[in-house]
Amino acid sequence: MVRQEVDGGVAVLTLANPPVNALGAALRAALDGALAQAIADDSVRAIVLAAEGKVFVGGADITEFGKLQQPPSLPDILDRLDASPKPVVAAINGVALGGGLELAMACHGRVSAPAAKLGLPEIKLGIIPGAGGTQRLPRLIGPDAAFPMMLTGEQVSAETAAALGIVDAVVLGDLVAAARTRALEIADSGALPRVRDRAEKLTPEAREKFEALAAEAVKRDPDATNVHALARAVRAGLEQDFDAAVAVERAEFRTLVEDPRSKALRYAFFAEREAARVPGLPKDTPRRPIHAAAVIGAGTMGGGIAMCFANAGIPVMVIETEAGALTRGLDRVKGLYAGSAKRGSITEAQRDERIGRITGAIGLEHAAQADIVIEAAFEDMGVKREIFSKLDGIAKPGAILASNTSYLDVNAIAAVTNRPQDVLGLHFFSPANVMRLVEVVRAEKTAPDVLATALDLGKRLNKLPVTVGVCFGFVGNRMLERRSRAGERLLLEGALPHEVDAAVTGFGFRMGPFAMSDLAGLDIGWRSRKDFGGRAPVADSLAEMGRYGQKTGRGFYLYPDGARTGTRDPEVEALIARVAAEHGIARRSFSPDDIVARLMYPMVNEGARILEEGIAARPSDIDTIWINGYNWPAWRGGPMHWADTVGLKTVAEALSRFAAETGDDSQEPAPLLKKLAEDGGRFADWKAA
Ligand code: 3H9
Repeated sequence: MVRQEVDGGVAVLTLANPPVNALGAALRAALDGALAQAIADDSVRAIVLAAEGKVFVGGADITEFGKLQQPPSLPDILDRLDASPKPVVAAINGVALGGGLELAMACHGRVSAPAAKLGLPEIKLGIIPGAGGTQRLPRLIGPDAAFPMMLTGEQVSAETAAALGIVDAVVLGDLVAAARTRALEIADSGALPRVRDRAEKLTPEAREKFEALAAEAVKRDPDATNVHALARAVRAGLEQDFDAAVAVERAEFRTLVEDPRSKALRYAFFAEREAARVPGLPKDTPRRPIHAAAVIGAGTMGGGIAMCFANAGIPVMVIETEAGALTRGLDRVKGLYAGSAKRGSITEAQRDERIGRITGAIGLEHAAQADIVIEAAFEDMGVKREIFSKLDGIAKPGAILASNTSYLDVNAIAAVTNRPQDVLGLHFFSPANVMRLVEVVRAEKTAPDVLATALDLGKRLNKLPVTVGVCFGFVGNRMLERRSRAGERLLLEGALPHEVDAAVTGFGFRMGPFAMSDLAGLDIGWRSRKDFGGRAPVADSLAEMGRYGQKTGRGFYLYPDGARTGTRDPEVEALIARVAAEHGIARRSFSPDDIVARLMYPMVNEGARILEEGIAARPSDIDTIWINGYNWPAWRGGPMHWADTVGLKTVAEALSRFAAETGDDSQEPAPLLKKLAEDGGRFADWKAA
């Protein structure tokens, strides 16, 4: 796991623990042994720590968290580095994250390849750095720069790392050779520069800035235990000596690892990666080449999808039926790119390159050269079937034909072509150029190589593709529909829109369902209920009154003078009371916990049905969809993980009660949920038969 080569007085220790050189027990033992050996070897004057592969070190091995740690621990290894009489220089060839950067910071020097990225992303896993990161980073770059870096967990480029002072130099040529030279220079100098001994960046001004940032962060997210802990650990480094401050960090880290928030975030990390494995789709399934794409429809969705291709370097043609719509669509895309360049998130050259990759055309015949065609036209089966039947005669043999439908039957769309094996759904979320989730809808006849290509393409587009089966609304919208229905019901039974929204934001969503409806436009749900059936008496009445939400200044809330946040409207509250009376429903009050249960348990129940039907392969896929497509709070791990933490017996019993109280049988626990609840089981342990 650690290769050792001694040459010219330098021992080069190369970590080789694919895929990401995670610092698991075996690698730690090998590294510790190799370091001890190099330090003891009289022919060695200096040591280089290098790594094989594209990654330097991806951090501690997350799978070991919460289990008994095998010695040596990472802090033990860093103690050995601190005590080393010989300089150790890290040759950072690729990403150095978490424990990986902590390891590098405990070395006496650091050189980096230009493509390397460095960061302490522990916060995203609900923890904080636990191997001296909260102490060494502030000593290297000041607490005022270190705190925000650890607070966001964002990575910095090698260039930025050098400018900040995290690495000594960025090396264009042979990285290990440069590290050797640097290590020998330090050995010759006779002094060992240890980050732990540095204090020049711990100034009163830097401390003042850090305290202001910490106060702001804690205020912004008062419930985030790790944010508080991070502030305490950094502060300890300013008030106590290094070893005492490291002990504070370590204690905070240990507590956080056991926190349910961190457990949920770690679960979500692995859930996301698990989604890439599709049962029955072997890894070596052939792929079809994708060099050029076409998108049908220049609306918001079509434009956003085209941007995903352009961003990934794939030329894309946007196809419309008439020139006005095309020009409007392309102008919108150009405007978005111009905005990004103005904000500095892309360069002007990137803006021009990306815009240059998007061309426009009138008429489906222009899709003839595309390797993949994504239809993003109006959400209407007739429209879609017409497009696909025409595309069948136009697209080149072997081209993948995808629909961006968010509800409709992809089997029925595929059936109008003579090549149903080439058809699937690619359900992007709005705004498509921003949202990571894509539901990849595998239809009955979708060929394995088409599915495998779509999943690869999703990754190329920097998306998070999750495979789902065909049903109305697939996984995400099908469960959302349950929540919407429960929300309407709650209004009639006595809760008010602001109470429901407050309960949902209190749960951790960024927005409540009614504020969300107002933002999206009440006319959208209203039209789709007209098309697909179903009634939402309150929302439909509001839409019938022309109250479409923010865009009309009135919806569930009032938005006077273009306000972005709604205020309560007595007229709406009176309307709700009236509709409830018409339905003979007695109104009462609900606690925030009641509201959450009534909204979320029916979603979990639908999730159970989705699993039974094989629409999702595993509970964690459902959770990945909800976290990444619907802003489910990641620290609650997604609806299925959350239901496990609540206890499935509690969920099932409550659902039976809701069914009895409302007379709505669809609230009865699904057979799978019922069975798990009876057996004391969890979704986490469920496997498809
Ligand atoms: C930490 O360091 C705590 C310390 O402060 C204190 C310690 C005392 N552990 O993402 P990929 C697996 S906390 C275990 O698809 P990429 C991953 O599950 C850690 N496994 O590759 C996947 O497995 P599989 C702080 C890990 O090239 C495979 O490796 N570090 C770990 O797209 C490939 O992963 C982080 O939070 C890990 N640390 O991206 C960084 N990392 O093939 C977490 C990956 O079976 N990691 N795996 O599905 C990442 O951000 C990305 O994996 C990385 C590579 C950027 C490194």
